[in-house]
Amino acid sequence: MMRQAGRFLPEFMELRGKYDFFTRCQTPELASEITVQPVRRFGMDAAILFSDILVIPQAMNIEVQMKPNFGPYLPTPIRDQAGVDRVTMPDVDDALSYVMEAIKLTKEKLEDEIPLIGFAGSPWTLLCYIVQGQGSKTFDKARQFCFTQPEAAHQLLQKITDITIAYLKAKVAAGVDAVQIFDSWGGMLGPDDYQEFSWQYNNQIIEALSAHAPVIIFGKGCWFALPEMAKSNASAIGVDWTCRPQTARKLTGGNITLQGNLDPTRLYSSPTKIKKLVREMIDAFGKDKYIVNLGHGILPDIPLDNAKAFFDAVKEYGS
Ligand code: 1CP
Repeated sequence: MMRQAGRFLPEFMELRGKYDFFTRCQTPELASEITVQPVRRFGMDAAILFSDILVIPQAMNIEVQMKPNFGPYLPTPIRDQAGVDRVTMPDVDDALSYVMEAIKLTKEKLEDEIPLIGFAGSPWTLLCYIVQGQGSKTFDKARQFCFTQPEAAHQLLQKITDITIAYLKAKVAAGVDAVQIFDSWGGMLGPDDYQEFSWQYNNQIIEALSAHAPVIIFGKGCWFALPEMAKSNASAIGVDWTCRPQTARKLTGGNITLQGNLDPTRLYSSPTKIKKLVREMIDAFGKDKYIVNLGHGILPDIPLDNAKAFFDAVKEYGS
């Protein structure tokens, strides 16, 4: 169910009430427990590690806070060359050892029954937060930075890319079975700018990781990049809900695995309607080379029965 899979679960909310966000990320026992919570309840076919894309900027010496009812907040955003120069390049095994410990513990808890997915934000999506300083509907400051100081922007993107490659390789070495790259704000860029400021860096990560583990690339709002993604060494492509399954198949040549793409707010519909929509979605993608998923992250107030209808519909499909 994409990111924040556990957010709507009462057992998650209990731990959320006791420990702040980064304590949950940095304590392997808590992170692994949150990872397996939705799996225990619903029996999915894969688990995604509880963590966040913003642990990377944090490891690069950029302060990141997670404010309740607000989201990520970075009090000293980077907006010039001097800021880019101040970014440090950490040893991931050292700075992010807590993630590797959480992976090992989660693998033990999963007892090899289902695969574990590790993830990272795309360099562009991380730049969005690092420059804007918080979530945004437009990420105008991030785009302004790229378009007025392209050299500094490219240096920052390359630094994030290099760390992300080391980080994902370390995650694979620690035990994850596949990695997913979240380009959540790819759709903020037009097709040519996407190529320059996002895709070339995503592709470096895919190239570097594909020999080590299957790579899933998810871009939100950038269906125009699907043909490019299909030509890369990625093993699967995540699709958001604004693209018809048939269109996604056409743009990707029909041979690569696709993942997606129910509108997350469709889980507010009745369980009967959700089941119908899921069946239609599987019919449209075709059941081969296909991973059922939402088109973006689940919302925290989705009723449990509605989430359950989503999973049940998948398991009941064709029977
Ligand atoms: O499902 C899971 O729990 C898996 C772990 C996971 C993942 C894969 C979390 C936990 N975050 C993410 C990825 C992530 N984080 C993305 C990429 C995917 C996507 O677009 O959904 C992004 C953009 C973030 C940044 C982030 N972290 C936001 C979004 C803010 C915005 O600009 O819209 C938020 C709200 C967070 C906090 C967060 N991360 C994860 C959880 C469970 C939460 C909720 C807060 C909490 O638990 O206190």
